[in-house]
Parts: sequence; C-alpha cells; structure tokens
Amino acid sequence: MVQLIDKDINTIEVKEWSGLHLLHFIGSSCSQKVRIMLNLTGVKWHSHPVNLIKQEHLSEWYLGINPRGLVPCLIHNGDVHIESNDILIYIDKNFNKNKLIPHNKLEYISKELKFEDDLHLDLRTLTFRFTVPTFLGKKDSKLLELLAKDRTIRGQIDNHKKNQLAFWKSYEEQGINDEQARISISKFKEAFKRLEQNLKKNDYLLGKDITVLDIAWFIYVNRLGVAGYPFQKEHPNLYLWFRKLFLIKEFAKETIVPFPVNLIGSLFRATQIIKGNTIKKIGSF
Ligand SMILES: N[C@@H](CCC(=O)N[C@@H](CS)C(=O)NCC(=O)O)C(=O)O
Repeated sequence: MVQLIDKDINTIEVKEWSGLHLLHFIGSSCSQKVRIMLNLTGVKWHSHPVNLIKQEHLSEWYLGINPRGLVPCLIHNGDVHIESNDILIYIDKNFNKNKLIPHNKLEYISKELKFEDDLHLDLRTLTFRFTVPTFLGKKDSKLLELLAKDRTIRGQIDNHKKNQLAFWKSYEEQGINDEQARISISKFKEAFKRLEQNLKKNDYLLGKDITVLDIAWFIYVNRLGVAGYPFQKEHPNLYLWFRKLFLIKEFAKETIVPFPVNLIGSLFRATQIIKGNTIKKIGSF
C-alpha cells in the first residue's frame, strides 16, 4: 500500500480534507479504473480534476500531494494514497459491501495487479504512439525539472520517477520509434493470451464473478482498442468479455471521451491509417 507519511506531503491543506476525495483526469486510464471501482461501490466522493493536458499534475501544488506527479490520488480524511491498484484494494477493504476481492484471493490478486502495473509504461508507449499527436504529448521541460527534484515517498527518496523521466526525454527527442512500439505490443500479446485462456472457461478473469482484475484489464483493453489493437481477431474471448463489461453503466460511463479530445483523436488516427502507421502493421498482426 502506498500511503504517504506526513513528511512526504508538502501541500499541507489536503491533510485537513475530510471525506473521500479523488484527484484524477477524465482520460487517464488509471483514474478511469478507480472511478469504475467507486461507481460500483456507490460511495460518495469529491471530484478534483487534474488536467494532464495542461500539465497540472506537474505543478508544485500537485507534486506536494503525489511526488510521482501521476494521477490518480485518493485522499481519505487527510490520508494520501497513491498508485491506482493500491487504491482499488483500499476502497475494497474500506468501502465495499460487495467485495471485488474475494477474501482468500488478496495475495493472488495483488500479484496480478503488479503484473498489470508493470505494463503501464508499455500502455503509455502505445497510447502516445497511436492515439496522441506528438505536439500534444510533449512536456514542458521546466515542469520536468520540477518533477525530477528529489521528493520522498514514505520518507525515502523516490526513484520510481526515473523511468518516467527517461520516457519523456526519449519522447521529446524521437517520439516513439517502431522498435519501442513492437516491444510493448509483444508484451501485451503475451499478457492477453493468458487472459484469453482464463476466459475460455470463465465469465470473468477470476471465475464467475467480477473482481478488481476485471476493472484493471478492462481499462487497458479499452485504451488499446482505441489504439487499434485487433482484439476481435486475436483474442475473441477477451473481446466478448470487454463487450459484456461495456454494457454495465458503471464501466461504460468512464470510457467516454469528451468531444474535442475525441475529434482530435479520430482525426489523428485517420491520418495514421493513411500513413500506414497502425498497431496492426507495426505489431505484424
Ligand atoms: N502506477 C501508477 C501509474 C499512474 C500513471 O501513470 N498515471 C498517468 C495517467 S494514466 C499519469 O498521471 N500520467 C501523467 C504523466 O505521465 O505525465 C498508478 O497505477 O497509479
């Protein structure tokens, strides 16, 4: 669980916030994941949008709450929780009557969520290669310097952001090249083959009931579907599972993209198809 300790938090006003607060961005996959969880529990929460396009997550104010400069972040009665998967477990433990983590499965689920989180940079790689125009994706160098400053998580200098900084530096210099995209696609192909196997015999990833694993992977499949990953052809059970979850309003609601973003995305993807820059082509599907 990544719950910050007192001295990690530099934006001290949040320590006074009572109730449940989520700092999040509409189009962020990790935020969508947590919002689906909150929708399913029905718990009341306060919304604090953090606009990633305006790079508000790299402001001194936000870095004083989440030193990693990432959304989402959950604040419960002044306690600050980061890392979306840890937040899912926290919500399930503290607010959820209809448990989405069966009591004897916490260890297994935690391992699987770690596996999913380890693919997050690959998700970002494919998102930024296939769904976001480079001019929109680039970060302000001054803000990256702010992010690079040493800050602590649970009292220790946090090295977690080194990978992120390396990602943004490389993105600034050369965008996402074919080789980077291929590596990320092949990791997902392997991960999805395993999920496909589970779904041959089960309705959901862990059996007959929805668990947090379904929430976590739903979001990845949604994002990669937008990026053009051919789920229906490659992983038909996963495709049907996604469609089934999409019929549940608590899930569907979080995948809606605001009109201007959707329009820019659609135009970008259309030009990429014309140029032959598609996930199908790069991934040799
Ligand atoms: N492991 C983190 C990853 C969070 C993450 O990467 N969030 C993305 C949005 S989905 C973000 O804040 N990106 C902003 C950026 O990298 O500048 C979690 O699960 O919370």
